[in-house]
Amino acid sequence: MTFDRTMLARYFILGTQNVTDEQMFYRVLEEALRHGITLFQYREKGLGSLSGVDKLRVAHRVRELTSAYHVPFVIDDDIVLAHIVHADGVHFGQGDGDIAANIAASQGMFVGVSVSTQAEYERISLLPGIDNIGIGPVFDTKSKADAKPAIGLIELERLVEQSHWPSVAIGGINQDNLAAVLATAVAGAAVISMISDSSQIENVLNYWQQF
Ligand code: 3NM
Repeated sequence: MTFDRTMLARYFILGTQNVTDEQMFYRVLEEALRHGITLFQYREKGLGSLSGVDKLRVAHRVRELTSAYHVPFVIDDDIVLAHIVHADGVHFGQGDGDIAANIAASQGMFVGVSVSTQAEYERISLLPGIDNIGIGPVFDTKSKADAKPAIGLIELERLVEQSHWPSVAIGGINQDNLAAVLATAVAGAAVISMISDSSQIENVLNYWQQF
């Protein structure tokens, strides 16, 4: 699958650690797929996350579900798993090892990289093989224990305008600040809790689709 910036519009991230159990993970994912997310990132990381055969089982099921809904499937920080389950893309944080080596090992998949500061942007700005960047956290987030300090909307705007890649905003995005985030030049927003914590996923996505 070739990367297109429109895939970043409604970018949903989830791991089993973000919900009560594996069945809930599939329910939330399928509801989000049914109601219009444009990309799904499987991010199994942090306290309570799965590994080994359990993570492999979930990734296989995610591949089936995302394929059924024709939604691109990205895996966070696990190139081997991404190749095994034929994911469409991979995503790396700045702490996920040697970025250039990771990109080289991601042949055939599209690549996203997280950026939080000017220095981090400059560190990757000349690397070939990147398709998009995630910029954040824009606001405080409850979903990532080791998140960097929130950068705010002004710094988001500045980094987006400088970026020569399509950029997606991430971190603490909710229905109250979504309009302001999407008023910048971002290609979209990436969220966990705005969807995973909602009892009204259909309503959230209907609102999001108005932008
Ligand atoms: N990465 P929520 S913030 C996975 O800043 C992730 O790179 C971030 O979750 C970064 O939408 C974050 O619930 C968590 O705030 C996003």
